[in-house]
Amino acid sequence: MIQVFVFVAILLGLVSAHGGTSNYTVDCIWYRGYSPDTPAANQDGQPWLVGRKWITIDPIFQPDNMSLPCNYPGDPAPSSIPITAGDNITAVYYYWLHTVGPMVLWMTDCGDSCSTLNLTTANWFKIAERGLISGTIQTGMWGQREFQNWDGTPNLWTETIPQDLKPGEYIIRHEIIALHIANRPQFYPECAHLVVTGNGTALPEKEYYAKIPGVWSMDQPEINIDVYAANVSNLTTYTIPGPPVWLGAKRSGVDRVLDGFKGP
Ligand SMILES: *[C@@H]1O[C@H](CO)[C@@H](O)[C@H](O)[C@H]1NC(C)=O
Ligand SMILES: *[C@@H]1O[C@H](CO)[C@@H](O)[C@H](O)[C@H]1NC(C)=O
Ligand SMILES: *[C@@H]1O[C@H](CO)[C@@H](O)[C@H](O)[C@H]1NC(C)=O
Ligand SMILES: *[C@@H]1O[C@H](CO)[C@@H](O)[C@H](O)[C@H]1NC(C)=O
Ligand SMILES: *[C@@H]1O[C@H](CO)[C@@H](O)[C@H](O)[C@H]1NC(C)=O
Ligand SMILES: *[C@@H]1O[C@H](CO)[C@@H](O)[C@H](O)[C@H]1NC(C)=O
Ligand SMILES: *[C@@H]1O[C@H](CO)[C@@H](O)[C@H](O)[C@H]1NC(C)=O
Ligand SMILES: [Cu+2]
Repeated sequence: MIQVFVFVAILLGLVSAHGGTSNYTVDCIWYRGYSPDTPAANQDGQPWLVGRKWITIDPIFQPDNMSLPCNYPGDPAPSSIPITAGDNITAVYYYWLHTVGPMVLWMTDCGDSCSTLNLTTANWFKIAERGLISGTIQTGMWGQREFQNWDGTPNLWTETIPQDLKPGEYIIRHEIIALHIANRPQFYPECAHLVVTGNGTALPEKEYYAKIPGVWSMDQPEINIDVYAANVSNLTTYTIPGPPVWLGAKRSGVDRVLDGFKGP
């Protein structure tokens, strides 16, 4: 019985367990992103499309892949999600089955336009991340395990746009990193365009910025990791690499552990 379960788990892990976010909600309003399952002709250039184009649920395997910012091919979205700073945005994932590895929510200021922004030279900053919450690296409760529903209902990832963020056009980037295959990290990024309104004036200081690709590397033991190895599997802390999370100028210095995250 245990062997059957392990066999099924391996099959799911290797074959069918990929995915990503295709839809978003803000204040109960539903916005459509790109869906690799929908014919391109039914969504390319559509005025309702808020997500950048991605065409396969397969992961990106290389941390230095130039498509890492907004997946492949990453064409700009014709439309954008209006949101007030301080509001929540929920990304809707279908059939997410992986359980091990971090989830990181990124933004970047588009300046004039998200359509012309160079994604690989942009300054990306984290606004939320979910790592190992309790237990061990191999079997513990990761944010990803908590997020994932085995019953097939949509998995919902809700985070808050920092309240004092300066209004303007931004890209929001949901990234899940799956670490269930030893030393072969899988990156699942999807992007949407946002128009942020509000009365804020803040942007992160440069210590919060990262380049994508650039932030992850096979030289990082947290990324190039074998979660089954004897010296790793029972560890109870996991540090998500990259810059600290920016929660807005008013909340800078917030303790990330007290704020719900385990690990330094
Ligand atoms: C996203 O929402 C649209 C519109 O409701 C729906 O047709 C589509 O199936 C959803 N995407 C996925 C991946 O389920
Ligand atoms: C980057 O990722 C895309 C999407 O997975 C893939 O098609 C492409 O071959 C990768 N590029 C490199 C240089 O590995
Ligand atoms: C955002 O989500 C959090 C966590 O679910 C919740 O506590 C908070 O009330 C929400 N905020 C808004 C403005 O809806
Ligand atoms: C982004 O900028 C880099 C560095 O200047 C350049 O090599 C790359 O071609 C630019 N990408 C696009 C899509 O313009
Ligand atoms: C911005 O400030 C105005 C005037 O004080 C206020 O009416 C409005 O509710 C504020 N908007 C937000 C999103 O806080
Ligand atoms: C990890 O912990 C479990 C439970 O305490 C134990 O059975 C196992 O031997 C440990 N594994 C290693 C590699 O230390
Ligand atoms: C575990 O052992 C491997 C192989 O010796 C090593 O590369 C890795 O850095 C070690 N990881 C930790 C967290 O000690
Ligand atoms: Cu997968």
